[in-house]
Amino acid sequence: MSEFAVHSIPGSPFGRAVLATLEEKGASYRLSPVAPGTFRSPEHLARHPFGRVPVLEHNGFIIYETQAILRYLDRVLPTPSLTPADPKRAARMDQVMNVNDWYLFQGVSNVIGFHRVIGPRLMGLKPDEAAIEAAMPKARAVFGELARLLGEQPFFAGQAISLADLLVAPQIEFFTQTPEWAVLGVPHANLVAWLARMEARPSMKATTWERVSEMAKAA
Ligand SMILES: N[C@@H](CCC(=O)N[C@@H](CS)C(=O)NCC(=O)O)C(=O)O
Repeated sequence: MSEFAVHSIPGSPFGRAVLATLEEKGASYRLSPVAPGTFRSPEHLARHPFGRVPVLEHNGFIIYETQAILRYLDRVLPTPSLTPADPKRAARMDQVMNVNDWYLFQGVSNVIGFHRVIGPRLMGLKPDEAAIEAAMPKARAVFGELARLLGEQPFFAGQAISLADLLVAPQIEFFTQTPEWAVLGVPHANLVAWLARMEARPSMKATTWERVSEMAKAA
């Protein structure tokens, strides 16, 4: 039996960040799929009172909120470390993780990613073009800022991959499946090259929507 259980669904960028972190650590884990429509079931609300995914279970310890999960994994599985030792680089990692949660996800990914990818693919919905258009000014600002923070470094916190890259890459990858990528991502060559670097990693290849769907079927 695996030490780590991840309650999540195929297609969740936050869930993918947890799975990719476990992959980077070479840890054994299992996906415990949360069936669509059961996020607010008493069973799932007992794990996550806000009815979201992912949730990590480790030897009876249950924790939700992706940043908390990633930092917990980095502490209990210390090698390879995914947090820079240098305080300034660690602060940059933390900053980028908060940019992900507060500015990229809220009002950008949860609008454009939802209307372009999740809604059509999982719920058969048509994209709400007005909502997407309204999200674009913030989206441009967030992508511009992420490109600025990345600069010419290979990863957000410098030379080595950190939790920030693993949190942001699954969110950004979503946008490559949308027409908005042409204006949000493509103009930032450094961001495009970073994403290619991230997508080439075994941890990202092992946690694509398709691969997580296979895990869910096998669970
Ligand atoms: N702050 C949470 C956000 C998690 C989140 O929003 N997850 C999405 C899937 S990627 C979700 O569960 N959505 C369900 C809903 O909004 O009802 C975290 O960091 O884990």
